[in-house]
Amino acid sequence: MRQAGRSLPEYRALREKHSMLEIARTPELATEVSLQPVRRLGVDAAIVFADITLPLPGMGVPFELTEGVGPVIEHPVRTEADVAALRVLRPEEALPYVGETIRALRSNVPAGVDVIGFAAAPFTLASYMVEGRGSRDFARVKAMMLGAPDLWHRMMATVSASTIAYLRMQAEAGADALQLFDSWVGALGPRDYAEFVQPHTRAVFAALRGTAPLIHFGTGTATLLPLMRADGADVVSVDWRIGLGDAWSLLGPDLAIQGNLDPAALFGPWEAVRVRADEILADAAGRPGHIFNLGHGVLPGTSPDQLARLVAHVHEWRPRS
Ligand code: 1CP
Repeated sequence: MRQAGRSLPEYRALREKHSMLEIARTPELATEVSLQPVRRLGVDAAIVFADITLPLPGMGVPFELTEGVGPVIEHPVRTEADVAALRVLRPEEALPYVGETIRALRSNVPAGVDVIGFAAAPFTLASYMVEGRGSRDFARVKAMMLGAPDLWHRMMATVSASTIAYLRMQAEAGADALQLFDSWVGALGPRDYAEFVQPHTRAVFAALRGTAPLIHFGTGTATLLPLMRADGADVVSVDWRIGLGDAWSLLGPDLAIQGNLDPAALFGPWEAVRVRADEILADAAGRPGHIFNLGHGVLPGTSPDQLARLVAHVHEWRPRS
């Protein structure tokens, strides 16, 4: 459950002493934080504590994590010269600590708990590089796609090659599954997805096939699922904007689905959370391959007790006969 850590008091206590980047870059601390949601909530997998932006400096793009904003890049990638200056990431040199954390996690998770490695999907990482920070409209990204398509594709090729190397390192370190976060891809219509993004995402999945099960996470993707179906992931993660049954009809029976409770629903009363969770579980019942999850990250301020109750409820749930 990505960013589950940030809602836990034990994470916030550690954050009083260390910055988020310090924690991510120190395997002992990162391992501890990755294990916190497993201990407190009883989830079935630990996601390595890192951030999608960690590979950026190793590609020649320094950034800072700014409180209340997220990743901020002082010199965004926008021109021919900016793209020419990008380097393909060498993960063992640039962020060996992520591999070390995964190795430490593997030997510290309780039996039956899996370790998930992750990276940004090419579009989502490129959108931070070009916009310089999170965006609502992705105007600069779209200006580059439409105005300088060659430049866009060259940038995406470097990003994809970096992502492949980074995820290979994580698989070699022992990650049981690899998740590609395309958090902002829902900003695109199907035409632009097919032309500007899909070839690169496909290249990443094709290169990683056989290393570990592959999860393609996105939000706002209801209209993109017929395309994403053929991108090469084993599991597609959907958010609450589409019903699970509808998502399955678009993706076909061969893909597993992850999702899709609205994280904001956790602010409602437990009874309402339970009803929604049961609807998701009933929709998935009898189909092979469902990972119960939220449709996006845990929101700050979410009650850990409500989360723990949800996890226990999902574990106890049985289909009605
Ligand atoms: O449970 C965990 O904490 C797992 C570790 C983790 C993961 C999987 C973090 C730590 N970040 C991520 C992925 C991530 N980072 C995504 C993809 C998943 C998603 O959509 O939620 C994205 C888009 C980011 C970028 C990012 N990093 C943001 C969003 C900014 C925006 O543009 O809206 C923010 C706020 C961060 C900082 C961050 N990373 C992680 C945490 C716990 C935090 C919170 C801040 C902190 O503790 O200082």
